[in-house]
Amino acid sequence: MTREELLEKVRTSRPSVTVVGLGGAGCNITTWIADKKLAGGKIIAANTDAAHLSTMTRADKIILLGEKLCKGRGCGGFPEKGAEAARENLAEIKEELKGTNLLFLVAGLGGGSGTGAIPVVAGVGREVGALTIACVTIPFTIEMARREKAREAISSLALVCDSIVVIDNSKLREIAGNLPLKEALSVANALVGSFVKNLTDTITQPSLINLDYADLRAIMERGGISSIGIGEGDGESRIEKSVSQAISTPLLDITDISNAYGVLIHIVGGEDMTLDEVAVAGEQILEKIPNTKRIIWGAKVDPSLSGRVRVMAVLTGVTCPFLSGVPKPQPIPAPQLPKEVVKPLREAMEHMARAQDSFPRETISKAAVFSKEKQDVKNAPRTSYRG
Ligand SMILES: Nc1nc2c(ncn2[C@@H]2O[C@H](COP(=O)(O)OP(=O)(O)OP(=O)(O)O)[C@@H](O)[C@H]2O)c(=O)[nH]1
Ligand SMILES: [Mg+2]
Repeated sequence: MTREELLEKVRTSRPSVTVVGLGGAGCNITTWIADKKLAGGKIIAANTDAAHLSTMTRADKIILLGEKLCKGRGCGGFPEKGAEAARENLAEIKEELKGTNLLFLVAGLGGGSGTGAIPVVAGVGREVGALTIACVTIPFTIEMARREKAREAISSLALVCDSIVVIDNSKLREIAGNLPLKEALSVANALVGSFVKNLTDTITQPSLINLDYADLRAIMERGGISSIGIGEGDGESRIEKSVSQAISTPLLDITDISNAYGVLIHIVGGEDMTLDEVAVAGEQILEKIPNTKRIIWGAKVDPSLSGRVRVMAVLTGVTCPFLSGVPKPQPIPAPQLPKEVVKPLREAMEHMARAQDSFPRETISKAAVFSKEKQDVKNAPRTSYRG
């Protein structure tokens, strides 16, 4: 294959990413993402409120939802109306999402437009075969009625999304300090926005450690409720400190961190960040979340971050007291490996199993265990998992 052919292959094999912001908060988050320049993804802002939508000058496409039903005036906090409005634009939404491999849906739950529309658009994502990830915030504890609406929306989302990344605004306030409301909402915009941007960048751009679409699919597909934590640090053991902070301060109250189904770690550091430092972070996660089935990580250099590192940890398949009634996605069947790799891999696994029997667990290279898992996941056929 010539270099030109290879470059063409890279270009055409790149996954197609679409980010859809729904309702006021969702659209504001897409503006944050567009300001930071999303590499290789399309941004759509959709709302029932024409005045708010007219300020979305950075989106690639705007969709006024439910023009007949809402007449461009919003839906006054009624999610049923938001859902009906989205159904009015179903054909247009389907057309826009055609060919999308990775779909991020962002919304602040608790109002009418975003809360009602997000499960409808997620259903379209599933229909077109995209890995569908919802990233939502739930309202502050004082907004009791709004929180209840958010819980119902998450229950509906669980039936049609692969993963639902949930940020609890109340938890955010606890961690970020008692910020004035407007600032707290900006922090939430930045958090959801950087989650979407970091993941999109690592799979569409060359990074220090690349995450590819198959990696992401392996961890987020049927991942269920997921939480995010962030950490930042400098000086000695900066990655260890930041990973520890990111894992121990999730932005959603979760029951038992050690039982998370999967973990995705994304690290951004200055040009002085080394691969060794990143590898240590992997070992540390295995210690903290011993029951996890899948761990993946990506790392990117950002020259403006000299001396510092920023870590984002996404824990998938977590349980959360507030969302206890939300249905779980179906478990993923064990990966089937292609015939040609089955034998050598099975031998390696048997060898590892023997080693585990005869040595204390601590002496086994954790990196080896991790690579095996990652290999299993990477080789698994993906299409059969979708329902
Ligand atoms: N992150 C973030 N959250 C917001 C913002 N504005 C509001 N919220 C939160 O999101 C929830 C829903 O608000 P909106 O997005 O304005 O509601 P909507 O979806 O437009 O619904 P309607 O206006 O009722 O049609 C609120 O209860 C707040 O908790 C914002 O700019 N950023
Ligand atoms: Mg609104």
